[in-house]
Amino acid sequence: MKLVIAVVHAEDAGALVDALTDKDHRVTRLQSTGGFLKQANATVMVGAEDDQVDDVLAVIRKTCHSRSQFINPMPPLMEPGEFYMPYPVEVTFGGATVFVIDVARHERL
Ligand code: 2BA
Repeated sequence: MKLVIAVVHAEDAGALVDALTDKDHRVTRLQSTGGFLKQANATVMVGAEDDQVDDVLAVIRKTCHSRSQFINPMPPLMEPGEFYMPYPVEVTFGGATVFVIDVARHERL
């Protein structure tokens, strides 16, 4: 068995959970926050048999889309009289960041 952990854009999470449950995958959605953008995203966990992992990845690939957004970088420390003009930086998020982990043991008690 594998645990698929996918960090996805918050706007894609609902559709992803629906698409996975429609195909009888068991899913847990967690609210999470990206370390770089400091914005809400979603972490979706799917416990799946080995032969189901490719299907889970296919659903993620179909449902989660990459997005570009502009962020304003933190200004540097300034000396008095210095001037800093902030330029927005383009950052691309996802479609999804996916980890597939071996599960040593799984029980439903
Ligand atoms: P964030 O950390 O908020 O990162 C959002 C996007 O910012 C990233 O998209 C990437 O394009 C950019 N980015 C992140 N760190 C950067 C850096 N040090 N320098 C320049 N650009 C940077 P994704 O790579 O698609 O990642 C989307 C979200 O997936 C991340 O949100 C984070 O929550 C998660 N993630 C990505 N890689 C991860 C990893 N190795 N471990 C744990 N979580 C990860």
